[in-house]
Amino acid sequence: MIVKSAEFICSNTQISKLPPPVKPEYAFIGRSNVGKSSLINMLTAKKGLAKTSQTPGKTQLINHFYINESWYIVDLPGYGYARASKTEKAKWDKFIHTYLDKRESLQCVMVLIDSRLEPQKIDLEFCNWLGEKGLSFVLVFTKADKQSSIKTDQSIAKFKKALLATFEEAPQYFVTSSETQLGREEILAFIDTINKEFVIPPYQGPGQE
Ligand SMILES: Nc1nc2c(ncn2[C@@H]2O[C@H](COP(=O)(O)OP(=O)(O)O)[C@@H](O)[C@H]2O)c(=O)[nH]1
Ligand SMILES: [Mg+2]
Repeated sequence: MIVKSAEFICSNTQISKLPPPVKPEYAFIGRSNVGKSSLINMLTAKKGLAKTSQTPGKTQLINHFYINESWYIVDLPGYGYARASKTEKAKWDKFIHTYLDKRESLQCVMVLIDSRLEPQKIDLEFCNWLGEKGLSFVLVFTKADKQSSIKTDQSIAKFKKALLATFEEAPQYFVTSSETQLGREEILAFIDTINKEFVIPPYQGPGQE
């Protein structure tokens, strides 16, 4: 897929104010600092589209970016920010879980994992939650340029193994680098395939939350 246009549409703190669910949508999520904003900029080839390295854990915003006037990238607030209070964490959980669980046009959750780290409990828990809810997701290993491909492969194997404690099958995954554009074509092709199958979800009507 060639990205011809990518524009910022809106930032939301309220689920009720999201754009109508009539276009296929892909949510990008991961721990703070995992490289989510950089990846979105890399995929869209627009440097300043998603803001990189902001102070994490502050505002809980759902950002919609409209690509090729036909599908959305959704930038979700990062999780696992060490300095967030319990109340903030609980608020994050509720907000994000409501969005993920209720968004009719959501096609796939892109779960970003730092390829340099041992499997993190919070990432595994999040994947398990997605699995319990029956939501489609793929793993996107980030920052692969920062180490040898052998190390990256080892991280992936460990993560898969950890997931197989609860999943029958390991999910599909991508290896990426925002520096070298590794994985860009693969992710865009994956999205393109799903977009082609998209049908507008039936109207739920107001008040059906
Ligand atoms: N070398 C390298 N650095 C990266 C990559 N992706 C992100 N970073 C760096 O990691 C830091 C966090 O990235 P950012 O995109 O802001 O993460 P976010 O908090 O998940 O949105 C920044 O300093 C980025 O420059 C990558 O693929 N390779
Ligand atoms: Mg960011």
